[in-house]
Amino acid sequence: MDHEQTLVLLKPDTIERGLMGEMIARLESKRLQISAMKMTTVDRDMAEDHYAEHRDKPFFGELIGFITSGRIVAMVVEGPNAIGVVRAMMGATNPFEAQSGTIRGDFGLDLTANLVHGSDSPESAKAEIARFFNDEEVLSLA
Ligand code: IDP
Ligand code: MG
Repeated sequence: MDHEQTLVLLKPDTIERGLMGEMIARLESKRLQISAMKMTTVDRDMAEDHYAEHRDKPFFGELIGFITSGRIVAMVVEGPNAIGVVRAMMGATNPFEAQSGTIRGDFGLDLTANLVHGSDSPESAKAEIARFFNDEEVLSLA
């Protein structure tokens, strides 16, 4: 069991729907540590970097349009196996497949506006955290 840091984004639909507190409460209830948090926006360049792996997918334009459409909250979340634990809490990408009890299973029915992002590997977590935060902004207690 590795102590890990992961990047969590509360996407524009979470903010617009007033579900920020719900998401933060779930992470805290799970006893994950929030080591950095800010409300911000994602510009087009940053969005295209963040989602570079999907550049050639048919939904890329829609995805970039969505993530740049409003305010987001970016967080560094950490704890034992935090990357996988957060992915499990998020549920499947497709809201029709996401299990009840997961964030996407409980709150979403839209494939693009699916509430949250969580890094999918230690390598992406490192790159994604560096994209959103300076070292001094991450107040890790570990
Ligand atoms: P993830 O967010 O669960 O890691 P990814 O496959 O990395 O899922 O896709 C990134 C984001 O792109 C998803 O969260 C979702 O918002 C969007 N997305 C993924 N697949 C589709 C699709 O088939 N149609 C529209 N949007 C999609
Ligand atoms: Mg992904």
